[in-house]
Amino acid sequence: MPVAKPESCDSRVIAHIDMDCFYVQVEQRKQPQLRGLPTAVVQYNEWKGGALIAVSYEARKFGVKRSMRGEEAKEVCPQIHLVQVPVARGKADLNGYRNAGSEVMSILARRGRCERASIDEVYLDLTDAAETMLAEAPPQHLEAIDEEALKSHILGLNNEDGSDVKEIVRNWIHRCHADHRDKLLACGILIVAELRMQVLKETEFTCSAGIAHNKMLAKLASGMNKPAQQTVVPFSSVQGLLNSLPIRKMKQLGGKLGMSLQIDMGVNTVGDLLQFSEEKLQERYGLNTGTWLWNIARGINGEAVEGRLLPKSHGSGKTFPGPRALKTVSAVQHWLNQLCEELSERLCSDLEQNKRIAHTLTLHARAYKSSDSDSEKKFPSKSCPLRYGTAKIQEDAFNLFQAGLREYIGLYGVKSQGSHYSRWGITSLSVSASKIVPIPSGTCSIVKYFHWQSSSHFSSIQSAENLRMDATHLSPPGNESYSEVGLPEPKIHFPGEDSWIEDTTPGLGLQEQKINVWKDEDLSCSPSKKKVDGFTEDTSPLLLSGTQGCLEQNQNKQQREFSKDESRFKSEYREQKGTRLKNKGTSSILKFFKSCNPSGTSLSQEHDRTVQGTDAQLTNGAGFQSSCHNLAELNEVEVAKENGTSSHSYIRDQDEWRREAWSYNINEIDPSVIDELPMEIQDEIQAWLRPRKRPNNIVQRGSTISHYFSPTKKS
Ligand code: TTP
Repeated sequence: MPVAKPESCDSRVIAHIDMDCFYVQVEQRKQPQLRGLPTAVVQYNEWKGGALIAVSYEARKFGVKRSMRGEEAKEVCPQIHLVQVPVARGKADLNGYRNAGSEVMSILARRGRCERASIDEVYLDLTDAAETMLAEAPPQHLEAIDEEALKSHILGLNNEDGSDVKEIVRNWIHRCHADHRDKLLACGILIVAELRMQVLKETEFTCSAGIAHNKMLAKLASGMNKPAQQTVVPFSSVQGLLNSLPIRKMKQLGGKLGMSLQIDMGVNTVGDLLQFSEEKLQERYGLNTGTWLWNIARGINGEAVEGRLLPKSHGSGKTFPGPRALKTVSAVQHWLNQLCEELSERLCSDLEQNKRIAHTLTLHARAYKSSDSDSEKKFPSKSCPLRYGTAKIQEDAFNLFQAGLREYIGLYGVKSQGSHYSRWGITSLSVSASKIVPIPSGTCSIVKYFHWQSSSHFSSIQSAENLRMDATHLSPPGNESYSEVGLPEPKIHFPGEDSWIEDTTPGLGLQEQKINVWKDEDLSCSPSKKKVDGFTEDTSPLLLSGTQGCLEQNQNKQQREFSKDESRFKSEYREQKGTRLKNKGTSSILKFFKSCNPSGTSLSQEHDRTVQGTDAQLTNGAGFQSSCHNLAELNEVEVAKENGTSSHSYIRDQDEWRREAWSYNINEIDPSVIDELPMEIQDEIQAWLRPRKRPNNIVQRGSTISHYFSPTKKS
């Protein structure tokens, strides 16, 4: 739904940069011999030469269009070069294109706030740069103006036949009596021309740009003169542009809203909207949309350029059209595994490179049912908290799929007639990771959470809490209602090619009971169409433990040592599992501290004494807080003793340990986080919890490590 935002000031300078035939340019850079030749990039599916997804401007001159398949393109342009999109895991691999887009963005970001809008589109807020230029080197005083700037298209400029267009542009830029807004735009022309030249020089890619006072106008303008050109919308030309602009060309009016405006209101161009009052539009389309429509008719758009260089979500999808539709659960699982593997890789590199973590995993699918009158029913999108690690993502995605399938097929109406079961087919599948937020420093894993936190205990909790709040704020607009999978879920069986379900409440696996599914219909990670890298876009710090693997690859030795400690500890735990039962309750948590101890020293003797002394307290939630502090302090004593450290360093160590001392109330522990903890801690906590009844394992919203380690709220 469009959001009406009042324009704070109309003297902003916003540019929209759009790469020209982007995938083609990326392929031509790889194969320079293709430069200047009619070229197209085709999908990897070779049927009829593959579908064209990007067409060079040379090929467009021959009438080659994106809607064609390779064979058809050859008919209209026999000399066309068809380059297949790179393939990985049986699907298009867009990484090369994404990285190329990032190269461009890093150049553009040098001059202003930069928002990556898609794989090849960027918004830039150049207001500050333009104001600075105006103050320090105003365009009207420039003797030489760059050729590229002189080639700009300025909307509404009287461009009589025979006149020297460049001269007209030069005069416009040089005008001393122009108002402030136009002077700023003149600076924008120079800055964008320079940036585009820089992009060409550093990346070999050309791009086109729109320069205006807001995002909407800049976006409209960038596509007006392609390739490798820029178009400016002076304030005085806004109404002229909008008056003749077909309503469906406007972003967000290509769908049902645009259709309704045309059919119900007789609106064909954006200018036609001017005849309606704001109240009338609000009456018909609601307050927000009504105001938005009233604004766009006047070229008003207050949307800010968000400083975002990184995508809001990661998605991996694939379509299975016609006979390639997936008809068995094992086929779906196979492809889901591929998609999840790719998604996991991207999440890992995002974590490594950008220190960002995603919170929500969403599964989208398109499906059909062959024996159902309800064939219009959409396959429901399903989401759950995202756990890091390929296997976990695969497992969760598959569970989401099964939950979606149950809903799609209908819980009990599966047996359609006699022994025949509903048949279904999946025509597209995608998984996406969204609600991506920066990780608070020092919380890459539970271990690090304890070990590296240099700031105080409280402030770290604070930051984790902030993270959680941020994640909530980052929720996509619209509903994100939790719809837990009810416990009496039927289990799905898939004998042979048929898929059918039966009601088998008692046999339901734990995992199925645990999964918390909520609808997230607004997330669009369409696997099929435009800008496959859906820059549209969750995480519990709880899930951070699974990120360890990602970080290990590139982080420093200390980290690797640390994770070794963690895994060594896990295997020790497994070896000791039988004998450890008699010590259940506390020893493992002490070992855990031991393994976190950078010096690697043993804490065992003092621990044992401590364990005996505090066992009663530890099994009692209310007493846990104080005993933890004691334990931490006792640990310090042992560390100092065994290390033979000087009193000075001992005091420092002690200080550090004290800062890391943590406290929580057992009532605060969300059972769902336990599975994410190191094994030994899990066992221990289970022991504390045993007298309490675990509330059916359903993951609750907001279950996070931060929640788990939240300061005790109740006394
Ligand atoms: P666009 O910016 O829409 O198109 P383009 O860059 O190829 O050409 P133009 O100069 O007209 O802007 O898309 C950017 C890239 O996204 C495009 O090169 C290929 C990819 N893409 C798809 O994979 N499928 C699609 O349906 C579309 C529209 C684009």
